[in-house]
Parts: sequence; structure tokens; C-alpha cells
Amino acid sequence: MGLSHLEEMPRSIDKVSMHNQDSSSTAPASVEILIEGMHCGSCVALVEETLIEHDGVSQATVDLDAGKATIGYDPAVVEVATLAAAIQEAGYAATPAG
Ligand SMILES: [Cu+2]
Repeated sequence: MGLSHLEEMPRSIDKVSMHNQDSSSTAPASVEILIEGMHCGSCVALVEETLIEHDGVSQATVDLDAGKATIGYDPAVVEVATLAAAIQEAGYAATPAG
């Protein structure tokens, strides 16, 4: 009697997660943006801060040697072009990779 209720719960949770991609909640995406003009740790910190504080960005890692930022973001909230523009406003050339 009580057992059948317990068995139903995990199944309904599975259904919810399977349909997540179709619904309004978008899965987080990752993008790389090539950055020119960074020359020290302050530049890296500035770009990271610019990205992380931006709406829709959950994660940002900037590699000074490679000259690129790896960004975790929500495509439903912000576009890559907007993130590149934010980097440019901070004073660096930014080109989305791919
Ligand atoms: Cu610098």
C-alpha cells in the first residue's frame, strides 16, 4: 500500500529532468572568448570580475598566456556577443571562439 507511493516518486522526478531541455529553464552553456590586450594579473582579474558580475554568468576563468576566457553562462539570460562587448568595454579586444 505505502510501497506503491514510494516507487512512484523517483519515476516522476526522472520525467521532470528529462523534459528540462524543452522547458523554459535552459541548461548552462560554456563558451570561450579570445581576448587581446591583457598583459598582467590585474588585467586577468578585471576581465574575470567583469564577466562574473554580468547577468547570466555563473563562472569565468581567464587564461593570460592563452589569451582567452572560459565562461559558464545561461544562454536564456545573456548572449555571447553581449559578454564579448562587456570585455571590450573593459578595454580589451574580444572575439568569441567558434
Ligand atoms: Cu595588466
